[in-house]
Amino acid sequence: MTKSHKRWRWYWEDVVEGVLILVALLAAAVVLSSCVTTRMPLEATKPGYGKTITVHVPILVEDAKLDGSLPNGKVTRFLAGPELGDGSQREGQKPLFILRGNATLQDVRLSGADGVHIDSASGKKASVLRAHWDDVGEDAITIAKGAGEVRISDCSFQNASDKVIQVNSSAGVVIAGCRAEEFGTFARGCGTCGDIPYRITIKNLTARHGSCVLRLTNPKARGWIKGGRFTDVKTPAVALNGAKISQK
Ligand code: ADA
Ligand code: CA
Ligand code: CA
Repeated sequence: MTKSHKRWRWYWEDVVEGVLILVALLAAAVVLSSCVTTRMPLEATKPGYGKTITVHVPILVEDAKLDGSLPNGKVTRFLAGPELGDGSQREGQKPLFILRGNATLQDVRLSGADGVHIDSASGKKASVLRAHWDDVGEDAITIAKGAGEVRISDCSFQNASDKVIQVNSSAGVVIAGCRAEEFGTFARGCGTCGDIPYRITIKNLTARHGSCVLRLTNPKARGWIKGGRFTDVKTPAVALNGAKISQK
């Protein structure tokens, strides 16, 4: 082999080696990202808690922000005291938090009773961000009043015997990037509140072991399910009585 042939062979060996390293790196990235987004158990994706507060009377957050962040990436955990309810399927239990107007609840863990109630108002926006339910009570989030906007992002919900998000008013609700494990119905409109025109959008939900993702039962109700990963979910969308759900 001439000197110049040898140089070419080294050149090609280097190129092949480079391509192989690139392919290996890409494969590792794909495996890692799939672990983070789909395979990692929900429990492992939640922030740890550094402090626990038992709530005996609902906490009102009105035109304000309640941020449960603590140092070192930890958050505050809120547990329902017995005065709020026992977290069973009995109706009429009290919430741990009431969000009213332009209110935000963020970076918390919580459990029990009737979760979070939102009194929305036209022209205002309530947000629930990075809130993690260890054990959902009667339900987790209720849009109780008003025709405002509600954003529920990057939250997680475990162990709901029935509903997770309940919409009882004519609000526009966007639920994005959330995770749910063990539930009956993830989000539903009120079945006893008349023909109210609410809108529910569910984007990129990761759901495991549930019966239904979105259930709408009145002719003015509209829903959208965009993206998401559902494992062992019996019927993702149920639209009754002229309600419309679009799925992409
Ligand atoms: C049930 C009940 C509604 C409402 C809802 C809730 O769906 O029929 O009227 O109370 O629960 O907000 O928990
Ligand atoms: Ca209920
Ligand atoms: Ca409830």
